[in-house]
Amino acid sequence: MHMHRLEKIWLAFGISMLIVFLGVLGVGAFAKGIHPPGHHRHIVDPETVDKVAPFNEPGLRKIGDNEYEAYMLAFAFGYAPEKMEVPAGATIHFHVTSKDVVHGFQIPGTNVNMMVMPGEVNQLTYTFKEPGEYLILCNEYCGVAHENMMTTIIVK
Ligand SMILES: [Cu+2]
Repeated sequence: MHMHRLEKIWLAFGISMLIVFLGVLGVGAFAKGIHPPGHHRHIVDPETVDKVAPFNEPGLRKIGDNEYEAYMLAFAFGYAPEKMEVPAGATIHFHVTSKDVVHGFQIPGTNVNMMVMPGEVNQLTYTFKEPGEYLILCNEYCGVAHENMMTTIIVK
């Protein structure tokens, strides 16, 4: 079978691109362990989550030099704890879950923005470099008093 020279080049190009693509995917998945999210889901029971540790005592836990874990509960219509205070430069690892419906967790002026799903522990890390009062707002419509659903983090 006769093939035009340009056709051969194009075929070789296509096959080599396919090999490059599969190679990049293979190195990422097997050598670097990059996977889509969902492998490490933290499942909780929304009906009892506020009665068992760690969500029975929502709040900050110091885990390092100006590094904290914040266990927070979202519910209609508020968050627990009501207020948190950290020094400037603090890194907070948020662990947030909902007792009832889907809520939001957004801190305007930062890139902190996540959906709070009941039954799951939703996680996000943020470093508060600038002192100030940071408002946490619900941005998922969750009922009649949705607009009152908020809490604050004071960074000193
Ligand atoms: Cu809400």
